[in-house]
Amino acid sequence: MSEGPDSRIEGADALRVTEDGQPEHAPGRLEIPSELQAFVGVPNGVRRSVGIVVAHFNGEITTRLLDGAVEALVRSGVQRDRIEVLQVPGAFELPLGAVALARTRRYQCIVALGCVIRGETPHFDYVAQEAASGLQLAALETGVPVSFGVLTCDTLEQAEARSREGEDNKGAEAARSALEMADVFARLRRVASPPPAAPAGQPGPPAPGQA
Ligand code: INI
Repeated sequence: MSEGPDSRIEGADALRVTEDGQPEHAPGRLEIPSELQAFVGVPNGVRRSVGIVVAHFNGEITTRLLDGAVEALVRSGVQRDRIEVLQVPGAFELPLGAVALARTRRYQCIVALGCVIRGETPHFDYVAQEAASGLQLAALETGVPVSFGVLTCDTLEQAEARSREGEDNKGAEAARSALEMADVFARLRRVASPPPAAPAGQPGPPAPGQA
């Protein structure tokens, strides 16, 4: 359910600008009419376990994405010993790695990290396309949120700009999105499967948030 100021999504709404100073995305926040029941997640990592699948192709860039993701997870409350990493060769293998992680049922969400840089052949398109649709399929088939932290760039410079330390790091962004999905699913589950009612005459279990 929406929870006032706590439902603000840090970082996700930051207005980015292109090199010539134009806004890259539409400004402003999503407004959900207050009379509607809304499920709104926040990137809260407390008591959550996260699986990361990361490609070693373009390893210097994917290392930076991994650093950004881990830092964002820890800052959001995930304990380091609840972050586990599966390395795969390239972005093409990310979907299979994500499915393998999801099927363990050890994680509330999965972050997929890779970097595809356009070359002279159509190889880029195949690898990038398969990574994107495969990761979506991994999430749809397992029900575990899988975020897309895969750079698809024309140049190495673009990849460097999107993997540098700070708010623009796409690994960090993917980590926050994965946690937000884990959180919104948890909120939905709490309403969809409330704890069983107590037998007549006995006090029920404490409501969420009560001691
Ligand atoms: N894998 C990447 O992660 N990024 C690339 O840019 C890339 N290019 O350009 O070839 C790449 N190729 C490898 C691919 O992901 C598979 O590992 C390989 O085809 C074996 O299945």
